[in-house]
Amino acid sequence: MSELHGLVVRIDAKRCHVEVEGQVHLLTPRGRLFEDKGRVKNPIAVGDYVVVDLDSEEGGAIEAVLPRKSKLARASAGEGTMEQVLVANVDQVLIVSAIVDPLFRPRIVDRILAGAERGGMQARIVLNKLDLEGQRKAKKAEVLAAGGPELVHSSETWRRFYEGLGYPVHLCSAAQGRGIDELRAVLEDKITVFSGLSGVGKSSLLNAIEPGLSLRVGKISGRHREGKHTTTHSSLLRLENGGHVVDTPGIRNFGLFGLERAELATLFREMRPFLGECSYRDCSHTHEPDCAVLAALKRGEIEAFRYESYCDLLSKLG
Ligand SMILES: Nc1nc2c(ncn2[C@@H]2O[C@H](COP(=O)(O)OP(=O)(O)OP(=O)(O)O)[C@@H](O)[C@H]2O)c(=O)[nH]1
Ligand SMILES: [Zn+2]
Repeated sequence: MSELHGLVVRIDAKRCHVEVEGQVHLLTPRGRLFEDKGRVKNPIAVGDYVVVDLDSEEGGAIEAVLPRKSKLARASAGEGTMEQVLVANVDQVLIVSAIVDPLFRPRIVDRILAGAERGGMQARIVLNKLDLEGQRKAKKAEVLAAGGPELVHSSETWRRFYEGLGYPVHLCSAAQGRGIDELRAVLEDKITVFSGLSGVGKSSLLNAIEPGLSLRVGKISGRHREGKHTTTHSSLLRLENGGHVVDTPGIRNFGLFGLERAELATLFREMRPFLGECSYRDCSHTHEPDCAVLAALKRGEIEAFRYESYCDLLSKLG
């Protein structure tokens, strides 16, 4: 008989909710799965594909965890360098932003993009609230008058920037139903994380995609708050088209846990061709002479706002 596989969609204290051929079963993991777990706090995570035995004497068991193709992890609270896997096997990250209300923040977007690059997940940018685009000019005047450093570009300009880097950009309005069919198609048969600032419309988009589906929170705080660990209970919400959406409260700064300073530039796609061309082998690309990244920036081959995001993240790595 061939192995029966399932997808872990939720984990309780003792048992896992496992979707097997469209049906959810409550299964108990075999004790041996918890032996020799190394530096990982939770050997089974939401998003894991598992080998199941639905007829075992305990009423169903998880026999094995299949190798993970990606993981979204963070440092486990109070346990030093232990790693806690929040969600395994995420296929893609949807970075939801608005143009105004709230203003598009490239640093937030670039931080999540870097996390997605590191985790080997496809990233897509969703520009929501396009119906408010008409307010952009007024917003821009306001920002300029206040001497703010923010860039207030049109959705088209942001789309060009990011598509130029190879990230798909979806233009939407949850309020008007614009771009929703396209987004629904993108979620089909994939495990997707919705991320982005509070108030950008993540829940509204999901509701437009599938009415009744409610996301708790997938907030990334606007301010950088290191070391804050809220309790996290992930779960996967199943869509009618077979896609799954990760519902994880408090995913903050995901993917940059334990990152080496030198690794950061490799997470910025457009910097990759220049890495290794700098004079100093451990070049931070901030002030060193004969830095290939700084030279590319000067030639306009790297966008200034992306470089600023890099510097911002680097300063936070300590
Ligand atoms: N004009 C307009 N408003 C929208 C749109 N999408 C969402 N909103 C509004 O923006 C506000 C925030 O939307 P939510 O869907 O709660 O945003 P969220 O990203 O889930 O926010 P958090 O749950 O705090 O992370 C609500 O008042 C929505 O009605 C849109 O396309 N256009
Ligand atoms: Zn350099």
